[in-house]
Amino acid sequence: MSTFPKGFLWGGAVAAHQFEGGWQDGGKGISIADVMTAGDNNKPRQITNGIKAGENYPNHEAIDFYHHYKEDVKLFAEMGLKCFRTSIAWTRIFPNGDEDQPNEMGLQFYDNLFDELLKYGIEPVITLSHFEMPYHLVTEYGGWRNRKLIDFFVKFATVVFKRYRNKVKYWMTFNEINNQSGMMNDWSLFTNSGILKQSGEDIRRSMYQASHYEMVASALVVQIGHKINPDFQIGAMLAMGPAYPASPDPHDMMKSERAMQANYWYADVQCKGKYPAWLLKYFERQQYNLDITLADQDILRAGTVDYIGFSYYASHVVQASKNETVDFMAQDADTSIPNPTLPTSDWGWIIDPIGLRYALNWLTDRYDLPLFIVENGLGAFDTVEAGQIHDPYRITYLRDHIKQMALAVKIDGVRLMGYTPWGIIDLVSAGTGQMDKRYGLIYVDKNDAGEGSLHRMKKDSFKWFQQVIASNGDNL
Ligand code: BGP
Repeated sequence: MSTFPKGFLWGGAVAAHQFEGGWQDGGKGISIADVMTAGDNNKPRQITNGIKAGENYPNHEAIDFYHHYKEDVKLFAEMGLKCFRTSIAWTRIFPNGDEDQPNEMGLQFYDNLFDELLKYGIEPVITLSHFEMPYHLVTEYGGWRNRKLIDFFVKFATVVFKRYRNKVKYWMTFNEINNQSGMMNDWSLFTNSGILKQSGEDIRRSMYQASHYEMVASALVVQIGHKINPDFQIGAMLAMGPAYPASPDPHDMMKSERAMQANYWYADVQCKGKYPAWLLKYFERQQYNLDITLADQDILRAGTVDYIGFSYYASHVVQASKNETVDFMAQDADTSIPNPTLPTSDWGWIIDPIGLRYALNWLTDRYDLPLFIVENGLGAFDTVEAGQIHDPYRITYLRDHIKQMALAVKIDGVRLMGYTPWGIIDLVSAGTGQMDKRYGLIYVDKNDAGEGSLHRMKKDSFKWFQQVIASNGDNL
């Protein structure tokens, strides 16, 4: 008998802005992803103030799924996918974010896509917000700093819930909502880029305020979604990267505990409906006086999620700095150190399959909810040789992670809903904007310079995953 339950959701994951292209088609507005240039390993992506002539914006065309969706969905069906995780580009539905009426052409695009998936028996799994709010909401309202964003988001979610109530059952609210806690990117506050530079702003405070508004919005749409269709399964979506202590020194142990708390308090709020005590104390010590009302707290309590979706790529090792003895809140980025016991990817990400089993156990112990691995995979350079792409490294990575998943289900009793490897088809990297950081099991002929025919080709990993799915995970 197979380890994985019948109906296990084997699939693939992508995000609208990283693969759709068609950035101005069908009445779409400009999203924050559309103003981000390409970077590389050494140079972070730049966020420009509006669209600047002469800049390279890799998300504008991406892999042009917008015009290739039938061909691509056919390939997904051939691979045997049971589900397909993507996001709805907010700017296709509300181009500026604050209109009264939605854009019918945008709604129609997702109708067509979901119909195409359902035709092959592929279940859509939909993220409402995957790193791409309308740019207008940033320039006009300051992005998620502003409580008004809750209303705009709720409106967007309500429109798509109603429209797709009979086509989509699995939803997630905000992709990797906890990603902002490390203050590593500028995608929700737009401060480092200078676009929203406000003198004297405490960015960390703003991050907590923005996070709070997002969680209120998330809890509201969970409640609204369940009213629209009681069968909806609406999940949180976390970036899961366990923090290991650098040594048995209790300082390091406390540091890793706090790093976990600091990254996963979002799940406390979304799964348990309330803020953890340590964080409320921290807000008090910092004298943040955040706008968290009693009504908000009721909303959070009433809008807990049905399951936890999460991405897993790597674990991290953290070390307490010498004098750190009180709150252990110094930023992770300052304290993450290499793990000499494990290999890394070409982009320096630690490869740790057992960390996935650890994550599954940790989340189960803490939240006791069904789990869904909605991203996992290896970003690597691929080469095309005589029309073939041999990617044994990717197969090894995925196989090793699936083995740990199987142990978590079989030995540890974790309730696992499904597994959707990231970038099932090559797409634009979120972090670097590169095309050549490839995750796909389907190759797309396009390089970092934006050149290529966009022709799709099956990699060796395509055939391998096909038989994994056909055997419900027995044949690895
Ligand atoms: C996650 C994001 C994805 C994705 C992935 C890989 O953080 O949810 O959007 O891109 O990471 O990261 P990258 O593209 O930077 O390699």
